[in-house]
Amino acid sequence: MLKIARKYVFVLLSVLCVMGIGGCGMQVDLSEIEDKAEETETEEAENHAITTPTDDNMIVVGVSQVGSESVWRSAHTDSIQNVFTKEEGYFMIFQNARQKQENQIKAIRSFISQQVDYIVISPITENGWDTVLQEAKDAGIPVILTDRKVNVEDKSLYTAWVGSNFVEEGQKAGRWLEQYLVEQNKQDEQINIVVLSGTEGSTAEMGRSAGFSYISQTHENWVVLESVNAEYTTAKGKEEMSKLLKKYNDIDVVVSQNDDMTFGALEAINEAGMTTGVNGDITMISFDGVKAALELVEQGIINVDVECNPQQGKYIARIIRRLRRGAPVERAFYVPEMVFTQENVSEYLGDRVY
Ligand code: GYE
Repeated sequence: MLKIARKYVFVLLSVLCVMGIGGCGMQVDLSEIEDKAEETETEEAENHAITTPTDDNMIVVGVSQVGSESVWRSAHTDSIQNVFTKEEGYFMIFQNARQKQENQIKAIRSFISQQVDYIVISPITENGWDTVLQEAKDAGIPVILTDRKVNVEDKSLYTAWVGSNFVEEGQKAGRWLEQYLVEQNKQDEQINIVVLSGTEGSTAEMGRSAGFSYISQTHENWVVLESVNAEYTTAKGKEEMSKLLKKYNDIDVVVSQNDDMTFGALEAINEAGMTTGVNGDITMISFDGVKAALELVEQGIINVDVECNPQQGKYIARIIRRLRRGAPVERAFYVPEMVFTQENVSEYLGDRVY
């Protein structure tokens, strides 16, 4: 009975949101709720439909996504939306925070007030989550983190995390460069490096930076001229790379912490009359491994792309299934990832869907 009442309140809130009365629809993507509302309207049985056993059994998941800053991000969103479908018994409320933590906090509060069953969040940066996650815990709603992590004192504020080993990704980039310089017989030359880093304070940025530094520090001849924040976007990647090219005329290596920034950096480098890649002036190291970038690896324009696997939806759904039957879940689950160069990329390119 309580469960039915709970769902009733939830759907009522959703309808209010759609009508713009609930005060919860300002910055958010409520398309799922709109679909739901349209369906019930056509059936002309709005409130009856919500209390049928089928609807009552639906698992309600509130998802707060960082934004849509990159191709990787869109693939991550698709992967989540593909698993939380009505056919699979889910009712998903998806909110795009458009790169603002305050929007994510608002989203979590709206999920709590709608009494969702689970909250899934990819937190933009690591700090500042203690209060709102405590509110979710007090409401008895398990929180599953995906992609990036949170830095909270009380680790019980979230149930599980699914994502990439970002430190390992940074180290993979460093180890690839080590080996490449030996192959080029440049291991004793001074190597000037610039880093285009992603959103400051995000797990991906911190991990990749730390992992790469871990290797670069062991080579006295590697000189990191500068590391600049280009926010994971193509536009910023281009802008920051242009500035770096004006400032330094001897850049040997660009470490770009995602493919979108790489696309922008490549434009800037080409406009400055230089070439990149296997036979080029500048060695390009990228992260993510989206299809458009892997094509450039195949063409020898990007030297190496360290994969970051966005297909995390199925692992999140697995956690929810286990929680529902009371089975233990792993606190941290690392998704499988690899490294692409011109030697191996063609083999994988055909299967790339994003
Ligand atoms: O590399 C970038 C995205 O957190 C792993 O965020 C993610 C990063 C990814 O915008 O493209």
